[in-house]
Order: sequence, then structure tokens, then C-alpha cells
Amino acid sequence: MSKRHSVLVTGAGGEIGTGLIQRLSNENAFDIIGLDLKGLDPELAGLCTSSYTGDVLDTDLVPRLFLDHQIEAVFHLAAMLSSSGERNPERAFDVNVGGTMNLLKNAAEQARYLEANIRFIFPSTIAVYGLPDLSTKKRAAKVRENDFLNPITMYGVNKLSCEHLGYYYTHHYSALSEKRSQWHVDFRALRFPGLISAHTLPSGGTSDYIPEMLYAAVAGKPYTCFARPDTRIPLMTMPDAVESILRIFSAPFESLGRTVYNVGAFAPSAEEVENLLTEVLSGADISYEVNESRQAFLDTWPEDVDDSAAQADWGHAPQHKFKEAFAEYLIPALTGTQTEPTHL
Ligand code: AKB
Repeated sequence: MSKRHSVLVTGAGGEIGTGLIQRLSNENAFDIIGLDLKGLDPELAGLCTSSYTGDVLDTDLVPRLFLDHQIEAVFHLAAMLSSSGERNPERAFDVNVGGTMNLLKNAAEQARYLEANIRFIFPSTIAVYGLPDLSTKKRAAKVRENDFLNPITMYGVNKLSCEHLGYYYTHHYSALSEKRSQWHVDFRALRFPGLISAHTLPSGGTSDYIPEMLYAAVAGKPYTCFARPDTRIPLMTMPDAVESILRIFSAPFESLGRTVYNVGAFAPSAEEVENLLTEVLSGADISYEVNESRQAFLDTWPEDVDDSAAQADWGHAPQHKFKEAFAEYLIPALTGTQTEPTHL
């Protein structure tokens, strides 16, 4: 029997964490160590080998987890999203950058200790982009990884910094110190679009208007959208996001031409989502009242992303396009279960 791999998942109880842990536990090849600021719900904790309530900034707990569980790979998902980050930018910096530094530092030490490279998967975001105005956004259409990297949110600034830190730990860490080793962190980042899950309703993000619209329509409740009807950003379903994490995680290092990849799936406007929901769900009742600050963030995010590098290097291939996402995954799952969503 092949050896089980010990993996650390931070932000384990969050939207992506929940989906990822379910998938990892199905594969039955991993000892999953879950870390979250809030205790995990018992069902999710049951899928982990061990779970911990704690902070990614904790400089006692994090090294102890690496040591006690012989951690071989990290999925560092814990973060404050764009809208909550803007309400408390200093705290967002601490969590998003300080937390990532703490994890990277410990992963680098673990690589030396285990004499193996430590894969470090990091969800970045379309918030790293900063399109200067709407006509450029329209003209740019599918943005490539190296273009328009001028974020206007603390969250975007933090994630872009972490991408650079990950690159540094992978390629240059400690070049002039005795800590230099052939074993290193193997950092891989995905720039996620807005994610939509049939099981969890996010909070604190700026792409939340799409899942909020969907969940309200399914529940037959009116929804006032905080974005303009013509707002267009890329989106992806949660199963496709989790699949892309697993694909980049499994890819051989030699096949990766970059450390940071765009990943996209479909990119409807708010109004196109409204129209689809109104067509399919009799309870859909959507109106608009624009929140200028949140709209300003959305207007700097790309209409769509060029993810051809992810397709070529490690086979990114989302299953759900726009109509399929809603008609085959989201709406059937939500109307079938009739359960109240978990608020994160
Ligand atoms: C947010 O809205 O902050 C996130 C994101 C696009 O990264 N969902």
C-alpha cells in the first residue's frame, strides 16, 4: 500500500476548505490536518485526521503542526476577502500576508528537515488586477497573468505580495545564508475568479452579489444587488475550483512554466445572471442599488481571464460553463436539498 501523505489545510472550515477536504478525504490517500480560526463542524472534522482551532499567525501552533504531523504539503486557504479586508485593512494585512509568511517560513524549514520539496498551494484572486477604467476593462477582455497588476484593494495588494513571497521562497530563499538548501517550498498559486457553491454562501467578498442573487432567488426572497447590471467578472463553480486545486497540486514541477496561473470558467454580467434566474425560478425578484465602493473594486477587476497557460501546463478544464453551472449544478443542488445555506 502506498504511503498516505500528510497535508495541512488552513481556512479548513471556509468555502474552499470545506469542498477541498471532502474531495481529499474521498481520495483516501491523505492524512488531513485542518486548521481554522473557528472550530470545524463535527462532520468536516470527522473527515480530517486531526483538526485544530487556531490562528495562522500563531508562531507556536503552526511549527508544532508541521513537526507533530510531518506535514508534506500545504493548502493555505485562510484569508480575509476583499470587502471585509477593506473594512479593516491592517488586520487584513496581518492575516493575509503575515499568516502566509508564517506558513511559508515553516514550510521552508520543513523542506530542509524532511529533505523534500514542500508543495504549497495558494488561492490568489482576480483582485490582484487593477484595470484603470471601464473602457480599458472592456478592451482588455481576457487579461493575461502579467498585465494590469495594479490592485486597488488591500486584499488584492496582499494576495499579489504573497504571490511574490511564494516565488521568492521557491526560487531564491536564503541565497546568502547557511539555511540555503537544495530542498525548498514549491509554491503554486491559482488566481481564482468569484466562486459559487451550492452548499455555502460566502460573506466578506465583493463577488458575493452572484451567490447572494442565486440563494435569494431559490428561497423566493427579493434581492437588491449592490453591483450595476452591466458588471462583468469571471466566475467558477466550487467543484471546478477544487478540481483545479487538485490538478495543479498533482502536476510535476517540470511541467509548470509559471508559479501563478489564471483560472477561469465563464463570465456573465449581473444582468445575464438575473435573466437566467428569472427564466428558471419563479421566485426570482432582483433589483439594483449600487454600492459605489464595492462597484469601484469590481470595475477594476477583469471581465475575464486568459487561462491558456493553466490549460496547457496542467490541464485546467472546468466542467461548468455559464448555463450548465446554474442549470445542471447550482439550481438542482439548491432546490433539491431545500436546506438553509451555511453562512461563512
Ligand atoms: C472576493 O470577492 O473578495 C473574492 C475574490 C474574487 O477573490 N471572492
